[in-house]
Amino acid sequence: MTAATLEVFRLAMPLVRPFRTSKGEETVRDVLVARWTDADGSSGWAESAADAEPTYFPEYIDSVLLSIERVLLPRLGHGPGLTAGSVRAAFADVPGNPLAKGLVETAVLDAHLRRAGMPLVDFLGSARRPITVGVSVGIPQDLDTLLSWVSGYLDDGYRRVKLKIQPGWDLGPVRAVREAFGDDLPLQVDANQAYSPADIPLLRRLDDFGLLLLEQPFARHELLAHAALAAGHGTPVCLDESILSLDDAVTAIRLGAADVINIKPSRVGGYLTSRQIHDVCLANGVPVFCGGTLETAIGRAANLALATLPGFTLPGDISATSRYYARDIGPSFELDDAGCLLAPDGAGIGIEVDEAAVETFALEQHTFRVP
Ligand code: NPG
Repeated sequence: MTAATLEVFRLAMPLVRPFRTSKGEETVRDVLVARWTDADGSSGWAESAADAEPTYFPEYIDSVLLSIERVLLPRLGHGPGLTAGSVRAAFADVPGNPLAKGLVETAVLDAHLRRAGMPLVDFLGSARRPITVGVSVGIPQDLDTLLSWVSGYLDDGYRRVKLKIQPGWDLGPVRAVREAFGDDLPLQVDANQAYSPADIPLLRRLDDFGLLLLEQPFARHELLAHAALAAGHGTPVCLDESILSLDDAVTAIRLGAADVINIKPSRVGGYLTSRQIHDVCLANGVPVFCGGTLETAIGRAANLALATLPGFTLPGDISATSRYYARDIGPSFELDDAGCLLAPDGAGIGIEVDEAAVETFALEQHTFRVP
């Protein structure tokens, strides 16, 4: 019998427009995608949100590759029929490392579901429905540029706008967007941890603008500061970078640190954990939305499936393909007239990956035999 393999491709995907947050600017998205090929020949794809450097997540591309090769794959038994659940169980004695674990688990999940002919939406116990999505607007040079970008995205059909903020770029841009586009525009802001607890009085001034939520103002370990801000019952406080596991979500909810949670499947270790976090949030009345990290078609398709679950009541960061890429590694997803995207209906994540495009964008390719 041949061994299963995991091929991991490091891609450099040019962005149609630079994306700047309080963490820095990207003009090309470095992204890891992986293809699992089972011993019986069935295969599945997954994408990781790991960046080139550990500035956003503690893990990063090189560390994910090393964890996969040295720590995770040796824990998997060989032979056909691995499932996402058995992969998760095999990794259970390794703390942390959600990005590395999630990449392997999701590729195995896709292979398993394709073999079984089951769409990811069905596996999650959900039903296909149009997903209202939003656009995340990076930090531009000036207010005029911001207003022209937002205007363009509204013309493109987006029904919810998220502005990236940082100290010195917060009240001004929010006020300008409200004045230009009105109070009815669903608007939220994301600080990517750029503020300190001493900024709570400043952040409270955002309450005047009727925002849907304020995402991750403080460092990821500052759960108490997020709880203190949330206790003011002004703009709902959303956690993103603080949530790397189900335990993190439970703790944040118990502390009152999260009025809303952004679920990024890659960040929490895959779709099984995402589903659990969703369930805990739903049971506790905490709305969730599906976060994004400029996904290719692989991550986008899977995230759209996840976002069909009933607790995803807020628009997701799952933009149309054209918002980020002129050429993708799979089918394009474009907004319908209601500003929605639809999960594919095929088995697994439901898309055919364009292997020629993967080759075109690949900077590195690693093939690991399992075990
Ligand atoms: O539309 O995919 C998208 C981007 C949404 O703003 C977005 N993502 O901080 O949540 C974030 C940010 C991000 C991008 C985070 C890349 C990490 C990497």
